Amino acid sequence: MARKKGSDLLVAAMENEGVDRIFGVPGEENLDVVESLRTSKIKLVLTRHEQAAAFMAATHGRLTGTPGVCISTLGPGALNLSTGAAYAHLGAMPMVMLTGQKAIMTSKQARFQIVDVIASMRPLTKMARQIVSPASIPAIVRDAFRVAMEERPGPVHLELPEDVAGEETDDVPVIPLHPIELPVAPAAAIDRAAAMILKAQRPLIMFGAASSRPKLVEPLSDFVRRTRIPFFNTQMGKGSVTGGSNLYMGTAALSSGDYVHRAIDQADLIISVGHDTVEKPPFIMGAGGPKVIHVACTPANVEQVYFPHAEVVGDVGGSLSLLADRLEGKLKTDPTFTGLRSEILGRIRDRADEDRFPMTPQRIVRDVRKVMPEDGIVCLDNGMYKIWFARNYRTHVANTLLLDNALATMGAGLPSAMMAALLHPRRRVLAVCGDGGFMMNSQEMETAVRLGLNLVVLILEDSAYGMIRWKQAVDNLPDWGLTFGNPDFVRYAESYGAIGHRVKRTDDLVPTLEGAFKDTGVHLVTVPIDYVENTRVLVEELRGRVPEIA
Ligand SMILES: Cc1ncc(C[n+]2csc(CCOP(=O)(O)OP(=O)(O)O)c2C)c(N)n1
Ligand SMILES: [Mg+2]
Repeated sequence: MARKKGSDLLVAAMENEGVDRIFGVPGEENLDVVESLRTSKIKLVLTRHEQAAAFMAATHGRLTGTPGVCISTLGPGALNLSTGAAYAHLGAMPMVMLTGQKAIMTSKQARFQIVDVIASMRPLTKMARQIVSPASIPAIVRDAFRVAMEERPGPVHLELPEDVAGEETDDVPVIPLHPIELPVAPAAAIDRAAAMILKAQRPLIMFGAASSRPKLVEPLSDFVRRTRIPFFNTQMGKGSVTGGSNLYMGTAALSSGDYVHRAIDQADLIISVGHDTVEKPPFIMGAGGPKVIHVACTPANVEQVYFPHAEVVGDVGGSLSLLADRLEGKLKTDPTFTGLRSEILGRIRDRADEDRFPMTPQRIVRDVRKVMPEDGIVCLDNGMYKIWFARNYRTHVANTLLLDNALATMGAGLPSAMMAALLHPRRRVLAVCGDGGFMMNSQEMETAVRLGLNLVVLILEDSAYGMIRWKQAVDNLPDWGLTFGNPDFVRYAESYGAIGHRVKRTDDLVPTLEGAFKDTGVHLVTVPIDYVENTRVLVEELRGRVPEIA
């Protein structure tokens, strides 16, 4: 029988899983794996920081449902993956992280660079394991991918010590994949939910984070089409069914007090599809509020602000289809919602045409929507503009506004957009970043240029950690300590071989973005943003109705 190194078995197992790229920064402990990759079908994509590699791998999982893979060395490199691990863990994105380690059978370098990486990864992953023998690799890798993918999806960490990677063993065959279907919810649960919905005067659907799973697009749209129940979504549930539908009531970007909450306040029943309480609460459940039915693959978490009255647990698509069978043709949309809908959406459109410069967030969102086709993908970093995009940007296709309302980390905007551009080379992809968040992974401009991506990065410049500055103002604290200086972003982009643009007039944003998309390559567009609207709309206009905003 042919002899194989541990690293060969690992790479063969990854090929078996359909992995086509591994992102990261190898260290010397990974060199056997690098050598095995050299002759495999898998590409090694170097990044300039492990964190970006993890954000990219997680986004692969988010967009495809199959884990993205990232690699790093031991200690320092592995720890640099931690934020990406947490991002995937909270965001329910399937990912496999592979880290090196010093030899386990000898310790010739004593404790040099040794950190208990498995222990550090345990709270940030669904599973963290050290591989201790080459023969176990095919089974461990298959298990890792299954665990990462199954509901609720998330990251898995495998540590491969260098002596195990280099050790030869008899070839062990890979484990073939097979489809796994989840059972639909029991008939009793579906009957109970149907009875509650039929009894309600004003039911409303909420689509949460888990409704953005790639395979749910059709079943969810179908459920809305068949039942005609008005719906809203959480930030991470945006686009899970067509936002252009005349039943869309808005997005809950705040926890209460926003215009969409008028509809929530009017509802006597909320059918909460795929809500994941990692998201900042889209509404606050209280004793006197609407009843809630939780529909998801996994039972609800009970929280102070979320304690559903009934649950439909099982395959979401199949269960909703059975629920629709019991409801179709029997429901009437309450006229209260029809009136509220135009009021809510009208309020949201307010000042989108404003031509002042620096630009307002509302106008920027409108202009971005103008240049993005329906299937264009906007990837947000984390900052004040996230609230504006979540509230104001209409999505018509699932997973076309990627934002992180779970870990809500800065620094993921550019890497997530790079992954989207790699997966969808023919669609327009735009990263929208604050001047703070962009700089947290801006070194990846080099990776984006090296990969030959077609990608546009829009930077919103306020020379500040704007969101924290806004919260400081909301708390009536003096404006202090949250401003900084910026590099010249146009020259900065050019130094990476990208193309830089500075928007100097409000009317120039659309043509600048349009030109950048028509061209190929990596473009960076910087535009100053005027955040006085944060206070005017999100504090003063909603005052008295917003107990807790940030
Ligand atoms: C890694 C990380 N560090 C700090 C924070 C806290 N935080 C949230 S938003 C924000 C400011 C973001 O600034 P910027 O990217 O410039 O966007 P802006 O709000 O100014 O538009 C900070 C510091 C965070 N969410 N993630
Ligand atoms: Mg800023």
